[in-house]
Amino acid sequence: MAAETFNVPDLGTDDSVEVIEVLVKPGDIIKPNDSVVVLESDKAAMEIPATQAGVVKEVLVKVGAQVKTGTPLLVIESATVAAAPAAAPAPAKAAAPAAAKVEAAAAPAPAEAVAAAPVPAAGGKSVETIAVPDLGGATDVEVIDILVKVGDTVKKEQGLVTLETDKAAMEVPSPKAGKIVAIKIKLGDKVAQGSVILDLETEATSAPAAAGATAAKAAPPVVADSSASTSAAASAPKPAATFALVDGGPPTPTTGAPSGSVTLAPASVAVAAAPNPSADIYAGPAVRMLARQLGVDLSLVSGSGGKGRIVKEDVQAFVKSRLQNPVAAPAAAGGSGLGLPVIADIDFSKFGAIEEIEMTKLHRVTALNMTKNWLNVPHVTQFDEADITDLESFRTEQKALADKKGVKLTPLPFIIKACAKALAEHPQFNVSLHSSGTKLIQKKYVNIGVAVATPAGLMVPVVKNADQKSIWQISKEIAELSAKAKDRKLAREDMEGACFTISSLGNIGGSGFTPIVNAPEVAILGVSKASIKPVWKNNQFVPRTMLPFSLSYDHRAVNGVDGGMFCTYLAALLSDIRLMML
Ligand code: CAO
Repeated sequence: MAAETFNVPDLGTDDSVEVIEVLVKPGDIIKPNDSVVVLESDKAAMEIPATQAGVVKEVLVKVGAQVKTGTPLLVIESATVAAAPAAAPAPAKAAAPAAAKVEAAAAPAPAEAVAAAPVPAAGGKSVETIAVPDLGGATDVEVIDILVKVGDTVKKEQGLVTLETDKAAMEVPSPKAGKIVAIKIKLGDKVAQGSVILDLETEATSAPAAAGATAAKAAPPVVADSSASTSAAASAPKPAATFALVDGGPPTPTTGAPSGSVTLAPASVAVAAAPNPSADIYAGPAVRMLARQLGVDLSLVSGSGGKGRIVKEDVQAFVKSRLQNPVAAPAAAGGSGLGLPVIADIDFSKFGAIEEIEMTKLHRVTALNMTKNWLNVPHVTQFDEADITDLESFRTEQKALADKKGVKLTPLPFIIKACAKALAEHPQFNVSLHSSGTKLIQKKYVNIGVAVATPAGLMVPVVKNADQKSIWQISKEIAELSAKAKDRKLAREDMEGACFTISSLGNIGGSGFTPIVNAPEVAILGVSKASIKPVWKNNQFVPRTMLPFSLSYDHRAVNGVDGGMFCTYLAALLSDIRLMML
């Protein structure tokens, strides 16, 4: 037996990347292609597969370490090496044998989706067939997400679909800007280089691709020989992104991929595991595969890894907790969960014309969260009204100043500020229930989420430390966050950490509704449309501007008396905003 150092293979970049998971420990027996660590740059995450069988003697890196090509990762005692010591390569070479081929930074091919020769269309436009780019020879790669729909306008480099092998998940970006006119694949399809993804209507160019060029031919192979890659990387200009996605694995039952590597040019891949506000799931390929094998919906799993990443242990803990508490298990996407009877699909076309509309990913995640929250949280909703006559006159008086500041002053920032004050006064609303059912987590900060309707679905950006911000600051922040939400530009951090949510339908109408608690928060305020009403005051009816609101809360954390007091206090603050100063 001989000990050998296993190094980071050629990453095609000189930049450091972070170790975000260490998948082995001393004593573990590993085989070639077993993943040993997960590395992440700002653009991609990838699992590094072992290149030989052996026993892990030592792990030389920790989570959070910054590593580069050649950094020693493990000491492996290898039976193969012991049997053939003369063949043992130098450590740096050992890190990048054929099984761990990585893309040379010099690889010229754009591994974005490839476009076949455009077919002229009316109005100076042409329709191009967009196909799967070079996957380094892998076949049967699964389509796990379709990120666009017919009619969508896409920008160059915008993700079209997500493909996944057992080692890597990657978005295939559009090679051009254009409009989607047909989608030719569906979820679960197995694809390879050249498989048609969709038809894209583009502005006709004066120099279209040579007629007859096939999609597959349009992208020359990008797999670099590992031995060549080091020198190529050193001499080549750096790509926009500095990471290659690698699947050095042999055929697996899932992908059936051949023993070549799956390699995508770094500039054009975005890993599905990277934080994605719309998908809202941050997990690597192996974790996604485990979740699929176990039938776990990752949107229900909380991540304990760095930056909220879901690791294998989280999936295992989730399964364990669901087995222990089957009654708490909500529906997986579309399923019945909880053993509830399923609502059967009906053939509505028997009754008239219909159209099936694919739900956006955001819509699906929202639907699932609503189901989860509705089924898990014993809701109570209380209704009240606040007399905002004075607030409204004050707000009207401030309009000129607001215009000067470039801020649109609506009642919402005042409501946010009042809720922040009410949460401080009634801290039992600023808690989360621990899953053990034995403790509450009391928060000492006040972050308030605001539901924002967007064409893609509902998003809840968060105004952080709302208790410490002025009305102007809050106003400005709402405008910025809702604009980002509508442009789908919200980052994960913009949507994390809320203590309490406000859902305002005040600009729309209605006199009351029952909002669903956004667990793990324990309360949510629904705001309806203010109107002038006759109010009995000083022995007469007087016209007052009344704001109807409703407070839904988790009755496990908050009791009815607290709910009543919170509503009364909130109404008082909004009726006399001077109280917020006290
Ligand atoms: N009563 C009466 N008028 C109200 C009001 C209320 N409760 N709340 C807002 N308004 C008025 C505003 O004052 C503004 O009128 P003026 O320009 O004359 O002042 C107008 O309605 C439009 O306001 P707005 O919607 O632009 O701004 P906002 O601060 O009230 O809300 C935001 C911002 C981002 C929450 C909102 O744009 C939005 O997305 N609302 C949808 C909320 C939603 O989807 N809720 C989810 C429901 S649960 O599925």
